[in-house]
Amino acid sequence: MIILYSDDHRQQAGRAELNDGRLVPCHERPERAEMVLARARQMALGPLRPPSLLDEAPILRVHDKAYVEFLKTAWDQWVVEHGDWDALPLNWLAPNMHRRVVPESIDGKLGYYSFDAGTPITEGTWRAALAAASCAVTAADLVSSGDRASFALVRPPGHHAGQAFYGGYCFVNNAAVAAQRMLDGGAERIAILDVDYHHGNGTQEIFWERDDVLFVCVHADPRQEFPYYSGHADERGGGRGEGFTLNLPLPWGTDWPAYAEALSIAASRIQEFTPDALVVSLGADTYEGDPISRFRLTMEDFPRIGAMIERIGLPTCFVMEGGYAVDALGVNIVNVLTGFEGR
Ligand code: OKP
Ligand code: ZN
Repeated sequence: MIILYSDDHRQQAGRAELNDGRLVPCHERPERAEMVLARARQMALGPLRPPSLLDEAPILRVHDKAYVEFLKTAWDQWVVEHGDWDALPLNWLAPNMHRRVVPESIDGKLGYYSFDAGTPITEGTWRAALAAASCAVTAADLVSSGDRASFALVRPPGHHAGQAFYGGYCFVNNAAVAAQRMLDGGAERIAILDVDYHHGNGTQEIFWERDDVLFVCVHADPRQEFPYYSGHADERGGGRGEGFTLNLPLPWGTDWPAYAEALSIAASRIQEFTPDALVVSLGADTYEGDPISRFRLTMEDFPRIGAMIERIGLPTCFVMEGGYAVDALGVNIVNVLTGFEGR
């Protein structure tokens, strides 16, 4: 399968995230993509291609204009107000505080548009996010024009980013951009399967009221795990989108048998929806060795995930999300893809 990749991902290299009460080195770092790229080459997964163009128009199909303007200008404003150090939010709204007025100062804006303190904005954040989304667009176009599968090897990840918010290391929702791109190219229905360890709250929010995009997510139970306030089993979509969101939360400690059962429920629902194509939010943080996650999948389980996705039988655009056991990430991500290819 063709691999979409841009070196611009290196433009997102934050210094630190707030984790367990400390500022620690960012888990979401450039080496992640380098490891996957090296393994993809070693396994001869497929040819590398850059995105066919860098264009924010496909991003604006799923994100608010004012939010995109914020992402493009936040760093410049931060430097003027605070100097040359990563921008992290420090204040958020509590219920019944006011969203009517967008704050003018950068600290107010950062809190207004975000939901955690783990997602630094740096000088290169927008360039990296634009390149990632553009890889996802090109990957979507390949599948739209007949390829059985494509792989957007991207970072920063995207599935926590909503129409007008960032967080969870995500700024632009690459999978959502890809899905919308296929619809704009003539598809009638697209399914998104999210197998990252964390709930894809941004993707869910973007398509909540839509019946042309089915969002199915297998993830750690939000009672125990980030993002905590989204991803419960009773969240099923709203309005005409009711029934077109399916959440399959699983407890800490989940291993292959329970995971496979949830994945097969996910696969059945996707087939029942009869979409034109599938977008997979592909995280490998379900791995037992992941430093911030608590599922117990082994290296041997990742080819099985790929094989189960293949059996859904749809043209499939894979978009990379999380996975923080960096030394194992290349093997685990590429194992899903070679498992899909049946080798
Ligand atoms: C992004 B993606 C753990 C803190 C976790 C945010 C995790 C974001 C994951 N103590 N903070 O879904 O892989
Ligand atoms: Zn994750």
